[in-house]
Amino acid sequence: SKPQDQYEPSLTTLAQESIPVPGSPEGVPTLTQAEYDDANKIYFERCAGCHGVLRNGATGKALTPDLTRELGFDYLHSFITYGSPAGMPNWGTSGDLTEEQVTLMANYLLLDPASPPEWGMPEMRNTWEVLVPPEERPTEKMNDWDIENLFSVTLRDAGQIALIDGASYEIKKVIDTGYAVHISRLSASGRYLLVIGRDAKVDMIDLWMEDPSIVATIKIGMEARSVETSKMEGWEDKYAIAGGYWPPQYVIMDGATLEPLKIVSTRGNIYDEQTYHPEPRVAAILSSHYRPEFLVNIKETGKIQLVDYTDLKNLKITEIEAERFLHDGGLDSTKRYFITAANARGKLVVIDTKEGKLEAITDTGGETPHPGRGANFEHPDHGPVWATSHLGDDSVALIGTDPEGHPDQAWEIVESFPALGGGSLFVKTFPGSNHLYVDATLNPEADISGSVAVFKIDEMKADEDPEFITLNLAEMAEITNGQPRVVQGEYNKEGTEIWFSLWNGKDQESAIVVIDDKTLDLVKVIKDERLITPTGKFNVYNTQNDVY
Ligand code: DHE
Repeated sequence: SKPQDQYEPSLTTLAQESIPVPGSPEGVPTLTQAEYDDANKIYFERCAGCHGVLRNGATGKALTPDLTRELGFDYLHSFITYGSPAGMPNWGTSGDLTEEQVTLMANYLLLDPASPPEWGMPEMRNTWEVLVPPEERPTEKMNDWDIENLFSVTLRDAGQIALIDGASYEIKKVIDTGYAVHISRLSASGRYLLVIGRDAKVDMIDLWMEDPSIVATIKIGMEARSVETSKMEGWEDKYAIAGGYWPPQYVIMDGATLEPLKIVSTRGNIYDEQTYHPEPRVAAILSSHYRPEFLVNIKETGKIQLVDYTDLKNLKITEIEAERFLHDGGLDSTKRYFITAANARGKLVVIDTKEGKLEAITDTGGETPHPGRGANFEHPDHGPVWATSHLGDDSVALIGTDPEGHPDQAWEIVESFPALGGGSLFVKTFPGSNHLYVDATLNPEADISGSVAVFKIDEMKADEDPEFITLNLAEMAEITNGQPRVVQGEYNKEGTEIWFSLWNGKDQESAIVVIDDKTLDLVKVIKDERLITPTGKFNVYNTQNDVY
């Protein structure tokens, strides 16, 4: 069932204080309202980031009552006390929870999940911390790092990022961040690196410090995926924004301190049915280069908000009817158009960020488009195009992005051709490169998920499926255990090398494989015991300048 189906009974139950705690079936110990409230607080602060706000599981196991009652109180109690090698912290033996609290939580998990609490300004301010105030930060870069060619690498299950030098492949530093950290983005100046975890913790790292470190931190909710900064000329580094999955809202923050300034709820009506949705999650957020605006994808209601940040007190929001479910996307090569996937409907939505309006909605012809930020290149016959691959099938779709030079093909799917297989998450190329790379991360076949397809752009022809070369990166990296999955290519600053993660299990060997973009030769396999579950990689210069 959909999460929203489950909210309604618990929301109404919780509203009536006189009735028993929700979901106490026979044989399950009841809790007093005070105990229940304590447990709720602990759950949402400590557990929800991993096990999900509705206990449906995410990084951690599902903890719905059908499962927990099967496991029983004793099992839960010892699991919470001692943890597990698979990543469950040892809350009891570490002293983070008292014996009474462990008992309380084991009982709590036998009950039906509660509706998750709200997270407003008081909660944000409580978790907001400026570790190094702006006036104590350096006024120029104090280290000898080549920060423009630095990669911020997500170490997913470790809740860390690794900062890796793009030329020497040396791991300069590993920094603890939010739980199951998701993406990194850069401030317009390239100085501040912002990282967001699934637990909605945002960390801001100052790359100018002698020893780049977190200078500000805040938790903007219980679950989140996206963070971005203001990039319009005159507004560089002024604001940051983060979007929540729970609560469904986004928050605009001060760009130097992460002080929360303005919270906007995304609850509202689905664009076409005009029926209320209690939980429209915030997916991708991009920054316009043409207007002082953030583009905010609101997943379930199928709306894109253009949020004008020039006057937070008199906030102007343009709300565009788009499609469902909005997920990820990126800019075209001119940075004027935002192209984003409405994955449930197999569509791409195009926004003109200069005019601030919907430009087109186009069917990709494939199932569940998942472009990441997409890939821009010049097709020999069709001119400028932007590519997406698909999660649900093996197809790559190219959409024409040149309304001036190729008006008859603008925002049309000009080509669709097969790559390695279904389960693709990301496509990548670089301005001037002759290669388009397509992964198949979630494909069940190890040979496929461990490989990447490489297309030669100059050999592409209209109405002809291009051939591709298969690079088996898992073999190149000589990883012998698990099923290392190739995920998300990312170029170095010069665009001469492309890095891929080989994402393996938490206790298995992972790696980053670096390929020469011209020759497709293996340049380097980065292996290190600290590289636990590497996934996303964000080159500072390319991320700062939206080069893809
Ligand atoms: Fe992501 C981007 C949501 C699972 C790696 N992911 C995004 C964005 C969203 C999102 C909304 C766009 C952010 C932006 O641009 O502002 N991701 C989700 C999910 O809801 C989902 C499907 C399930 C979940 O429980 O989180 C999910 N994502 C994953 C993974 O399992 C991946 C492969 C590995 C990981 O690290 O968790 C993963 N997501 C990424 C990466 C990006 C991303 C690497 C950024 C791509 C880029 O090039 O910008």
